[in-house]
Amino acid sequence: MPSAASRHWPATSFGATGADVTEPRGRFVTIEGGEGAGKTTQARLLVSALERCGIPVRATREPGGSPGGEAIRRLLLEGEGGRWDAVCETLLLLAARRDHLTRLIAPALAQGVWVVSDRFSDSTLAYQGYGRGVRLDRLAALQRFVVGDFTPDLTLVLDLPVEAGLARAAARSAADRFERLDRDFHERMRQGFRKIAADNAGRCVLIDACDDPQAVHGAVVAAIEERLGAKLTGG
Ligand code: T5A
Repeated sequence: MPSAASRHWPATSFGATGADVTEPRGRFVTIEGGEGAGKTTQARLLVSALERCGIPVRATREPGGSPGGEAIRRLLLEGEGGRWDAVCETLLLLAARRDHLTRLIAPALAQGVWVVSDRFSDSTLAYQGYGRGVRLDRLAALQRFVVGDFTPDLTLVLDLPVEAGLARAAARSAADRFERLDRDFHERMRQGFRKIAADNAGRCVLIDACDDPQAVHGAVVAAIEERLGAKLTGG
């Protein structure tokens, strides 16, 4: 029976990169949710809180994170909504994830560094699966090929109504290729995230993201303390 810490790690997946890890000491936290849910804002607040407590931490994002991942990110986010079909999009995302995982996430965790990622695998399930209709069993098989049984230690799913999220995103910058997809897509995707959180209750915490940023941060801190045993409040 593998220990709680090692059960997320496939035995062989990362050997070729020199990043093979059997006893991870860092923790991998992912922040998920729809457009404008406040993931970037919450990732920043969480990283600051961890740093204040002396916990070594690396902030990252998907698609992106590593140089190769960032190059693929540009292919994904720029251009017309129909530039890629759903399968091409999925394969690009998974190539970016593999690069991100082997070159940045796994080495950092192996050195005892926490990693906080703005999006990870659940975004593929929600956007390409529930949103764009790629079959969930095929997505699961592809994800397994790319990341083995590696999963985050904790996933914070930020939830708010589609209109509110798109309004926040629009107020911040011009719409990217995903934000231009229709409202029904965003609603399917939101319901997908809610189902992922319910189906993976041991790993995920669903957080109401409608409140102001500090209130949402309070819920994030509570989840980190309760699920990962880190003490971020109370001196
Ligand atoms: N994608 C990604 C897939 O389709 N499949 C995948 O597998 C992966 C990994 C990434 C795109 O790629 C897609 C999903 C995305 O469409 P991105 O630029 O990283 O693109 O976009 P998002 O991840 O959606 O990030 P956004 O920047 O749009 O939204 P965030 O990060 O959720 O929100 P944030 O923090 O930037 O906040 C947005 C605005 O709202 C304000 C902020 O100040 C900011 O102006 N805000 C709040 N306002 C009020 N109350 C709060 N609580 C607020 N929190 C933030």
